[in-house]
Amino acid sequence: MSKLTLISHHLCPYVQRAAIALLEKQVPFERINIDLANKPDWFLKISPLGKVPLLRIEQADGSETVLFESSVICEYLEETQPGAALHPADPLARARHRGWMEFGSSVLSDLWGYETAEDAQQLETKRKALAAKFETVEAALADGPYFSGASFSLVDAVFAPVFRYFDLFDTLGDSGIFDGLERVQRWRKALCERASVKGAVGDDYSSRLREFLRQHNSILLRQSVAA
Ligand SMILES: N[C@@H](CCC(=O)N[C@@H](CS)C(=O)NCC(=O)O)C(=O)O
Repeated sequence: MSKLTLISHHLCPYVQRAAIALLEKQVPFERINIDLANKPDWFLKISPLGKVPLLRIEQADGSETVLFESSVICEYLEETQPGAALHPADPLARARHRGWMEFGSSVLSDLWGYETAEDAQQLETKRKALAAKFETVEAALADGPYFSGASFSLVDAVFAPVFRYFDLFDTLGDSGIFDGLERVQRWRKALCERASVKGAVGDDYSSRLREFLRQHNSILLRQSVAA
């Protein structure tokens, strides 16, 4: 048995993917949250890109390996850990899922611009980009409740942290991003009810995200306070 440690950050959506995969597979792991604004030396020594997540694997023989990049970590867990399969068995379906995982990363990039926008014009540009991306997702979704139907997959693990942002954003105003997207809305609801998704962040996630917005002078937050 190897010991797994997920080097994390409280808010990071990429960390959440790996945490969700671990929880889905019911693999015991330790989580260490670090301060990304003040990265510890031990972390910088083992993180080639200076980013979380990292997965540290300590083998029974005392050897230690550190993996970086959330998709690599998720694929490794899928290949090595027992428990529910999080990729389809069919190679073509699996390749398609990997494509949508990448799509999820591109949504996260727009989300970063959205939540850190300091003026209304920037915010609107990113709002439109996000709305367009979710329209594309709507067309890719089947009957649900999850991305590919009844079974939860890594695509679900990628999008659950994306939707989680909107639990707070929706309290700040109506973005309209999901308007008319019935499948996306149903998917969002199914994901937020999943135990692994709930367990991937701490109870203080929402207050930490709000504080993140404040620190970034986010117009999203300022608009809601002014309203
Ligand atoms: N492509 C990476 C992205 C990870 C990432 O961007 N992590 C952020 C936190 S959410 C980070 O560590 N940022 C620190 C930095 O860039 O200095 C992955 O999938 O793991």
